[in-house]
Amino acid sequence: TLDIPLDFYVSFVEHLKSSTRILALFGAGLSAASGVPTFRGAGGFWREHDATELATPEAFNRDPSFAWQFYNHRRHLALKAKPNRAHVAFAKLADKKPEFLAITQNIDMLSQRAKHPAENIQPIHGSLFDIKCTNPLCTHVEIENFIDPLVPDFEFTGENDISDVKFPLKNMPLESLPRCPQCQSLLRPAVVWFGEPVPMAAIDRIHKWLDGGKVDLMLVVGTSAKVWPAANYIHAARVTGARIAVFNNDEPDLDEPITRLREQDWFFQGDAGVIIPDVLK
Ligand code: BJW
Ligand code: ZN
Repeated sequence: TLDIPLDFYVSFVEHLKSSTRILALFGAGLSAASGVPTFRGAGGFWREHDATELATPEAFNRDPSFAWQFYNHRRHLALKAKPNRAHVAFAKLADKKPEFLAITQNIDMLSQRAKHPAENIQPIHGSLFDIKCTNPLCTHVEIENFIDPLVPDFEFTGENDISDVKFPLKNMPLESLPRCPQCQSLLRPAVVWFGEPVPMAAIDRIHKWLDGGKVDLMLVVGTSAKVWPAANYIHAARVTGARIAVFNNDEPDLDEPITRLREQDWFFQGDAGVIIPDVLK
């Protein structure tokens, strides 16, 4: 069904079959087929703001109301979205390959909703559905809060696409934003913004897994591999001798050492939602 040379496809499938220690790095392109926008490129704008500029502590501090409406909208979209066939194919791979670990940069929880076992997936940029207090002295956190809208003022009027600047945004007073039940400070999404550390528990778990031995196969799925430390796990797998398979609808950036592929690696170009279920079956 796919336009991939047969021997290329077969060499990948054979290597996959003989692999036990498989690492994956997931990015936004994995959820593209579910309708979740990516960060870089054409889809990466929200009300004319570059999504990567909104994903910063500075953007939140400058205008918490705007930032919260951005996250509320993305929570709403992620909840409406359904896991696609690639999410499901990876969940099934985890059942077949108990040592498989997927590092996901995605915060949409679609892999988890596709029943990817928790022991085979490690999120590193948090979740849209985890909420924490902005007060550094307060420990309040909410895990898997799927309430939508989080506060009454976040209710959308009709089906207005508030990511489009032509629809008016509500002017929300700070008091009406999500507040901490313990200390009344502002709450924030428990996601990892630029300049913030990836949670230590996530880093530790990945390092423990890497210490477990040589990586047979590294799957790089729908990520621009421009964000650190995530991108570095590709390198970490490669230096143990892993062969690398990249799945992306765009050519890898060959000027970057991280995404420069070698003779023994594979690049599958196209929609991950189509190719992944085909090559993992
Ligand atoms: C398809 C497809 C389809 C489309 N099928 N494919 C200079 C050098 C090196 C590092 C730094 C530096 N300056 C600053 C840094 C550090 C910084 C960093 O990496 N910056 C670089 C951008 C330069 N990193 C950090 O700040 C990290 N923290 C840190 O370093 O802490 C240090 C520290 C230690 C101790 C104390 C304090 C600090 C944190 C990074 C957090 C990233 N967070 C975000 C936002 C999360 C919240 C939110 O979503 O709002 O995570 S940014 C954004 O990028 C998000 C994503 O997870 C992440 C990666 O993006 P991804 O998934 O790759 O998406 P895209 O859009 O870039 O790519 C999609 C790809 O899919 C494309 O290739 C498409 O072609 C493809 N595609 N459709 C297949 N259908
Ligand atoms: Zn608090």
